[in-house]
Amino acid sequence: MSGFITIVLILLVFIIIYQIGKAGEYAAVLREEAKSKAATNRTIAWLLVAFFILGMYGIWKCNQLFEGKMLPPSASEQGVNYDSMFTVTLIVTGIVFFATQAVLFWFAFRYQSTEKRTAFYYPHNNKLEIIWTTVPAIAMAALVAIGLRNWLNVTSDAPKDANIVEVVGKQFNWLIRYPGKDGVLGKRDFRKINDATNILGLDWNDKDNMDDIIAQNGELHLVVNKPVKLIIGSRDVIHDVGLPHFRMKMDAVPGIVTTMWFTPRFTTTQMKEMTHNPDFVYEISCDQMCGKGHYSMRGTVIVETQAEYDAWMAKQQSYYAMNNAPAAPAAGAEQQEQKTDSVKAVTMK
Ligand SMILES: [Cu+2]
Repeated sequence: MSGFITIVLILLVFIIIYQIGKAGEYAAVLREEAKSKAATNRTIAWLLVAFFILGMYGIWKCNQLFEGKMLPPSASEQGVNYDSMFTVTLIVTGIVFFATQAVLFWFAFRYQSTEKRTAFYYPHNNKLEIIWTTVPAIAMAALVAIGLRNWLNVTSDAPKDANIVEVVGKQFNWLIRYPGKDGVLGKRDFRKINDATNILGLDWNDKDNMDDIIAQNGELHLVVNKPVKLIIGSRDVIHDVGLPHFRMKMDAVPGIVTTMWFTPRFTTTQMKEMTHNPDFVYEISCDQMCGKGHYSMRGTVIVETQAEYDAWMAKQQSYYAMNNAPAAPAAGAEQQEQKTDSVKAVTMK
């Protein structure tokens, strides 16, 4: 019996020695793994630093590439405030962006996982929470306040001497109506819309409509240094009056009248000189995806002196006269017909 126990004991000792040896082997493997893990961590940490530097270089490079290729200076007085708001927002968010990114990447590098350090569980700090909630909240409130001031500026009542122009979107062009000599736009009724003779549905029972002018080629004529109020609408779907050079933009919503006013600062001629581009044209675009022809919904804005504007206006015929005056002189009648045709062409685009 004692012999059997001795053999078992010897066997057990062998098994223990074998197991200790095996454990030692495992430990060695683990040590290697820890080593390779530490090496990987170091590589990742350096890659993060490289990513940060490359990212910042990319931002600087993009900025350089677009230098001077952005829009020319704001063509409206109100747009100047908009641009300064944009600059302030960019500076504030830029500083925050740079600081937070630098700290983020620095921490990832500086406090990478090593054998010597264990993670410290740090779930909450009231003071920090309060600081990083209130500081951004105050900064955002200040930025929103500047934005609201600019927004209320262009959507508030226009100065009394402002020109009034109606801009109506339809698939796929802009219809521009001027109030004529009386300075009042007559009533419109969508049920009276007729693509051939009444593209805006002007109500002929309203005398204010008699002298209203609908620009033949959809040109929006504005007078330099004179406020203009746009009365904006839509005949079909939601469009958006986009005037990038003036930093202006407003939705054109069917059934709702939206407005905005601004004061052009430079005539088209001045802008041609300023941009050193003889082909420069102000454009009115549609900034709201409105159908398959959306891309082509583009018109021209002409900013001119009061004298040029008056001369152009004197050549215009009222929309009523063009479509409802059979007793016009023969020579004039032919001209009218041509004009009506070009309006049709605009309508059918
Ligand atoms: Cu549109």
